Amino acid sequence: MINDAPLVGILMGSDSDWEVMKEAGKVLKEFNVSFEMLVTSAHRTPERTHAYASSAQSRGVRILIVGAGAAAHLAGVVAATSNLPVIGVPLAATELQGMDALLATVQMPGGIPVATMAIGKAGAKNGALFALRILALQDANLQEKLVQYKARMAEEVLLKNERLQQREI
Ligand code: RP5
Repeated sequence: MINDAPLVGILMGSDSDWEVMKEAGKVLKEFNVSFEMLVTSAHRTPERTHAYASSAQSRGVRILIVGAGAAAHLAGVVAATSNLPVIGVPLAATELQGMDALLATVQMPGGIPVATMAIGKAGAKNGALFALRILALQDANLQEKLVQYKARMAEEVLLKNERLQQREI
């Protein structure tokens, strides 16, 4: 899924990560921000990962959202290769339920930052929203959309509360 001049790159280590990482794509689509999604692995296709990460910025990509499970080195390798901001999403792919990926993604050595989100779908969603907040620093229209997004969330909480009041114990 490669769009023209996408602003955001969403990377994942395997197609088994798609169900979670598509949450990031859904948010970007909702905000009408262009993105591309691809499978590339730090371990299984290191050359492909390097080629993508080293050329993304010159193609116009501004932010990378990178999801991986297990011994999740993808976000770190991409952050080491590219100078773009990298948002890491740890995924639950093993018996350790994502704790392995969380530690591998968040515990970067000083000098190579990866902005690490929560494990799983919430992380993928927040990864996209974090990317939008960065892009919105130079895009007033996007900023306004983010303000409206928050307002809708607040309205939903009030609706949930109203529904809760109707429940019988
Ligand atoms: C990681 O290994 C991927 O990001 C995925 O979460 C995990 C398992 O990959 P598959 O064996 O399903 O391809 O590199």
